[in-house]
Amino acid sequence: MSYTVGTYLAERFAQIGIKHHFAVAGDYNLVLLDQFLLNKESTQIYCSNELNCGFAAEGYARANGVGAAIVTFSVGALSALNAIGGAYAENLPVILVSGSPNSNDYASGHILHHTIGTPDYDYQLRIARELTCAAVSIISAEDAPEKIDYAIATALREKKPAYIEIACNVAGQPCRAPGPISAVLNERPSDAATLKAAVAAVAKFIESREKPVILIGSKLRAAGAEEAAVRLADALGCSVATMAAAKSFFPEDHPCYVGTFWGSASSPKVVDLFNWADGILALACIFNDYSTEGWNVWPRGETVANADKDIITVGNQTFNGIHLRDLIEGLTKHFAGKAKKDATMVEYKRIGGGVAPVAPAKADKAANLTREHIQNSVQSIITPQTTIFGETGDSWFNVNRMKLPGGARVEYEMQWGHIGWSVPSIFGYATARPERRNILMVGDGSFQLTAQEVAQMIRNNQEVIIFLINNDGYTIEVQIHDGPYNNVKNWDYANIINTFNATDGKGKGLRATTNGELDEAIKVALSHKGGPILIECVIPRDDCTSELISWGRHVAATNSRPPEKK
Ligand code: TPU
Ligand code: MG
Repeated sequence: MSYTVGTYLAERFAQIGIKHHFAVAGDYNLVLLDQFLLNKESTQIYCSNELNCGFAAEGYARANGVGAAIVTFSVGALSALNAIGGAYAENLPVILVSGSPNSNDYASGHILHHTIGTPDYDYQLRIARELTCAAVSIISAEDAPEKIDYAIATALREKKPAYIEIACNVAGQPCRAPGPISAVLNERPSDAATLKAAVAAVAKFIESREKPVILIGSKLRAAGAEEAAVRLADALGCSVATMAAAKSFFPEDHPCYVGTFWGSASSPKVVDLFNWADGILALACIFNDYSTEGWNVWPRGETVANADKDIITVGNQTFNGIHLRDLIEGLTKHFAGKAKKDATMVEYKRIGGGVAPVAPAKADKAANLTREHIQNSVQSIITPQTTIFGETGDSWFNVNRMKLPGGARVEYEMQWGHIGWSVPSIFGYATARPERRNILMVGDGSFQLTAQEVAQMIRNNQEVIIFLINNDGYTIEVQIHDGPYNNVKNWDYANIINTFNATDGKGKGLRATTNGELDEAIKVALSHKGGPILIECVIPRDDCTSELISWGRHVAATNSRPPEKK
């Protein structure tokens, strides 16, 4: 079989499990898109703009392990690069492919359209280098295979985005055939001596504590260590909490699970338990200003063994060059069959943790809709096959309160925190996993950034259920720092779906202003077929979670620290 640069790349994508790629057309990538259409294992999915295209690929990577977006030069790619920064922050291998100028124009002094109007076409590559783990420019078919394989292999290994630009006249050029994909997928094994030493050091840390707990962080999925962490919890029997961004990365129906650890936004009893504990094994955690509630609740120092994805620090020792998964498995072997380290579980039960919540009071159907009723209603439709996306805003805190059955998943973008991320990201996720019950909770302010992608859900007959919380503004920002800039122009959100449907769409939009209307809308949502449903939930601006208020107060205080006198 003969290959071109484009079909080579398409074949590599198919081999690593990218069955769908997201695209926006432009004259620099048209030949490349044609080459991709030749690959029958790969489906082209179109987006409304390149920011959304990047986020769709990011959401696809959440579901599938890796995703790809194909865009045009500069006007397209520079928008997509925002989402690529997000993929870097969120540890997701997303491959951004950009068409680029004709190879004959490089070094010609020519000024080209879609550029900044100088003969320098390298600026995009330079920017991409800052936001990816590998960035290559292909202006000749000769070295295309090695550059493509290098970019893909690095992204998969590091769980970070990569960037490939291909000159528009090179995409269709003949190219050598790909070798076995195992060369690209091959992972370097953990260094045996370091692994042994790290397991011994962390085991000693745990053994020296009477009351250890495990804290799960959001890099655990990227580390491929979710199942390993469950086995370690089984062996130790100690309490396990998740950081907010890692919700669902440890099964909530596991007997050792105690809830979210997030300062004043923690689940009941979790902060008390962590204060009582004498050692924290932190697995793949990200401690930033938001997750530490403004540096106020930040596990560190002597009582913490920090087993991150790529580096383990315990006491005055540090280890790298090993996989976190191998460390966790080594620890599990070490503790298997030994007496359980379950003091924190005993204490958790003693202080009243894990008590089944009282069933919510029946809401008055005629009364105005409340945040609490939305919360309880969404909770009632979560199944083991559900994935909930929680957008930045009070949706973070609403989703954080959900009790998840085994198998249910939550997706957040807490490190990058780009409002509007969730709409295209769940579109990408549902492209990979249409069989799941995909639910989105998104605020009015966030929705306005990327609303167009609901039209692509309609185009692809995705049955996503969208709860759009119309609280008349940027409530999270109101809690951090209020002003007129937190007001949002209201939209007729429920009706916007009709616009997106045009003559052929099967989307549905409903508005709920009372508790009863929400109940009815949810019934419709559960039986709706062939397209997404958006339920506009109208609540007052100040009807938010208590966690948002307390967390917002701490973050605001941290943001407003005056410059220190040097
Ligand atoms: O529930 P609620 O009202 O807090 O959510 P909503 O309505 O979606 O408002 C979100 C408000 C918000 C802003 C404006 N949260 N963070 N920001 C700052 C921000 C601005 N631009 C981007 C791309 N991302 C951001 N996080
Ligand atoms: Mg809002």
